[in-house]
Amino acid sequence: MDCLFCRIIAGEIPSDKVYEDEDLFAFRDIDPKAPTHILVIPKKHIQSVNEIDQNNVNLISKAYLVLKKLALEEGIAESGYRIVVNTNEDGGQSVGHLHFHLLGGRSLSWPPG
Ligand code: IU
Repeated sequence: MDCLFCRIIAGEIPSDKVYEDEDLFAFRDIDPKAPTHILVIPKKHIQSVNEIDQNNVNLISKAYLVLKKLALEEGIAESGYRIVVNTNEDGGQSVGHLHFHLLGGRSLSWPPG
């Protein structure tokens, strides 16, 4: 298994886990860019948004429900937050396993660099 996030899901690499169910895993980013910075990832290895298809539509919808739940738990639902999915090189994706960044706890600037 050469995927870093697959190894985190398997527990081979420790992580600060905040959520897990049969389909999804969430942990605090090792290099947080905001007071709340959580990564929500599917347990199934999906490389990027480009690999999402009809077979995993329910999984992606479920990820948004988990993101919303975590935003509530982190106390950032009212003040606001951002969900980011970087895709491939120009999008800034550095780990080839689909992940949703949940960022909040401060005012986030726009547009991104
Ligand atoms: P990106 O969208 O692919 O750039 O996001 C990858 C994230 O994974 C990034 O924010 C890293 O800080 C984070 N990360 C991590 O949480 N644990 C690790 O061991 C590694 C990267 I490597």
